[in-house]
Amino acid sequence: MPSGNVSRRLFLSSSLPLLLQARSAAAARLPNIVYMYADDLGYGDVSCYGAKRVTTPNIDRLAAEGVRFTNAHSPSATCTPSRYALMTGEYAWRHKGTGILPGDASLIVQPGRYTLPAMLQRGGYRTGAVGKWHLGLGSGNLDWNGDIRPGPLEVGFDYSFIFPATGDRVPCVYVENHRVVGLDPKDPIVVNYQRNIGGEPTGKDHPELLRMQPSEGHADSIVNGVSRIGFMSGGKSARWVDEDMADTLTAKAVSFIEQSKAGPFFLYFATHNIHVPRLPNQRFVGATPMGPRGDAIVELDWCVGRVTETLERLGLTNQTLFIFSSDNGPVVDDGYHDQSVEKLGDHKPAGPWRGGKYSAYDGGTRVPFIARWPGRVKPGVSSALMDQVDLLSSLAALTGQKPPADAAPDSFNELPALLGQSKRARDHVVEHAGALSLIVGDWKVIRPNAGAKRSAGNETGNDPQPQLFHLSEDPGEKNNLAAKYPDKVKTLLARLEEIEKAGRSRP
Ligand code: NG6
Ligand code: CA
Repeated sequence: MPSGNVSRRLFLSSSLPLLLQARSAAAARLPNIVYMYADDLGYGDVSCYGAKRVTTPNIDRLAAEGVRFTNAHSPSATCTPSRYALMTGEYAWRHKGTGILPGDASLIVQPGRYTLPAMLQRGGYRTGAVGKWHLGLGSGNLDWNGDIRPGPLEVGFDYSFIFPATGDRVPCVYVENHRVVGLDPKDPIVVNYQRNIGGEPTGKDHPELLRMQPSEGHADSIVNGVSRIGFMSGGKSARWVDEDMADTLTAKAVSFIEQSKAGPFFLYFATHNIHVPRLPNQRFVGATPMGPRGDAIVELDWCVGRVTETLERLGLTNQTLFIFSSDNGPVVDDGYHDQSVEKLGDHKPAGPWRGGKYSAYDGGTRVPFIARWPGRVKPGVSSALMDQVDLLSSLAALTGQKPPADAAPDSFNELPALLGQSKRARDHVVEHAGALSLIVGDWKVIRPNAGAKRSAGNETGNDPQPQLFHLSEDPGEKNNLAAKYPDKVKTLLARLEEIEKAGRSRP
């Protein structure tokens, strides 16, 4: 054997532990990352973004100590596509089957794919997902009584404690790693989205059993006196109590932090708040004059406070990049009569933006977005154009990594803007609702779309004609300039089509 090889082997065998040590020392210097993802929280729903009828001191404190972004977007105006884009760095609208998923859908993120948590795992992070999942589980005909996989653990999380879809969709149980929590094998869970195979009472047939009446849909299986979307039977001992959800999930988030305190860790904490059904804990009932929707915001703020207190107690505040945002814009009545309309008063859930959840107008995707890292992020306000789809590449840069060329096709590295070091970020962004929109600088075009004009009381922005707005002169998107600037419309629509056809938008 040539001596060169021998010495190379010797070098390798003696330097490997050193390399590993060097890597873990580098990893030890990396910040922890907490990503708190509220559900359906609008730009105007928290006091640091202008709310008056509800006060959110813990979220406001994050904003005061960090950068508060005023032009940051969720990748979509609904949940599943936003989360898909966050996890993969790819706009969800590039693929069919990435819309709002039923609770029995298969996992839509391919196991082994380069994802946000998988990237951080590679970078030496312990990764945990707590809360709402809504990206599907299993690969078809899932047996909820056995091992539930693939799921979060197969796409990059070391630990997960989730609820499968939404609070208003069955099955109404928690799944910890691969198993339903608290399941009695003698009372197996059956889930079906077509037929009531278990024969348990439904909201449609037994409205007298309900403590909250649906306003639209939500008339299938009754769990805890609330009828949901989809049918389930069995699993009685495993069913969640809506009023305890925020407590249960927050406790899991806190214990994940405690167990991972040696760091670095990544916690993805996706709350149920403030999605329907809104049943905050008794402690928060009456906290606002706005009924359950307002009270659920106060409960959400409490969840944030519990997480920040935990970091403080463990001495981790200055070593943790804390990002807070929402998966889509706000909605008032989203399918239950919960006094949200009657008690809204002059509260503006979307702040100054038009539309809300389901909407191509900015209210659909322009959401609260705050990044705090004391000592590293200079406190302030930033109007940089941001999108959650960029977190993958930005956090890769933070951890000294680079996504492979074929991964994260729409995720830009906007780390300098995220850390408040630059006021500039994207020059364009694609917004997704029923219609696709393209924002370039001050201009926004909404592509013609034939869909419904309203959804859950919100304007969808669908219109068979193109709409063109100048966002700095007309932030409320009131004045359609398409007829006045047909060339602008043409150029923007052509660029949107190019982004679509190319299958990627990052360089
Ligand atoms: C809609 C539901 C709505 C909500 C939404 C998903 C009806 C009438 N409406 O179909 O209540 O569950 O889906 O919300 O059923 S999201 O935040 O997960 O995207
Ligand atoms: Ca949502």
